[in-house]
Amino acid sequence: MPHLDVYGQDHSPWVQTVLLGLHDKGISHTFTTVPPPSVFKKSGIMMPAASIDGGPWRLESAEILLQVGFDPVSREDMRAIYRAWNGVRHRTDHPLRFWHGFSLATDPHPSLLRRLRNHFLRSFATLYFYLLIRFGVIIGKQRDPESFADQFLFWEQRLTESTGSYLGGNEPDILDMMLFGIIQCHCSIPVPPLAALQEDAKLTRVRIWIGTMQERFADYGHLYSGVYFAPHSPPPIRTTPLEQTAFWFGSIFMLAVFPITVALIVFFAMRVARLRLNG
Ligand SMILES: N[C@@H](CCC(=O)N[C@@H](CS)C(=O)NCC(=O)O)C(=O)O
Repeated sequence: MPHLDVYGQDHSPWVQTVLLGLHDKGISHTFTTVPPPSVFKKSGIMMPAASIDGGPWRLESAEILLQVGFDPVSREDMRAIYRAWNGVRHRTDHPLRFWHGFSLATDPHPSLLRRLRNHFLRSFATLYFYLLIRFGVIIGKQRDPESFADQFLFWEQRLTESTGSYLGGNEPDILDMMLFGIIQCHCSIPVPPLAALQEDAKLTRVRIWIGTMQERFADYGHLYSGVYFAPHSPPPIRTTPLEQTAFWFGSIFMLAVFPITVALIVFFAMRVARLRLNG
């Protein structure tokens, strides 16, 4: 069995995809919320990134899971996964709620000093994502649909046609990980698609599937949806007040040196855009 080092933050659906896949297959991994210097230099705070058995760091959740035995995803399915992410721009509707949500996300480093350093530094990513979402860089200038339920109908249909409880049949596959990752993102800072998922009469099968996934991932440390869907479970463990203080100090620092942080953000956002263009 391989061992993976994973970098990311668990509000990201793509980081969730990787963590869910590794958890489900019982693959040993470490997790850090701050990119190693070589990753930062190459792709800024783009997440997830993973190194398998100490090898080169790779981007792309589907690519990472492919390396540990998951099947590839078709273009059509990938497009439907991205459609399900619509509404994510509402994460930044309330800036304080956005920062607060990020302040609660833990970093598992065993050393307290390293954790405090990581919380201080990862506040850079919070500002980065806030600005990129706010200005439509990451997800484009999405318009709200008439009903957020519509973006899940493709998956409702696929679940109805499935021969088992999962999109993958009797066992979950990469699509289960990706769609569940999107749902964890929608729940990590609640956005309007969440209400559609909870209430819309057209999404019965999706809700049953969320419950099934939650049962399967009951001991997974990044489960945000349990607060909103049955069977209910508490939110993931939160940062301690000391860790939150380190994060808020970091946030104030990043704002205090705004011209520098913005220059860095623009630099790395352009670098990531180029990486995306070059495939
Ligand atoms: N297709 C990529 C998407 C990764 C992605 O978009 N990650 C976001 C966080 S949710 C990111 O780091 N974006 C940085 C940027 O666009 O500059 C994957 O599946 O890994």
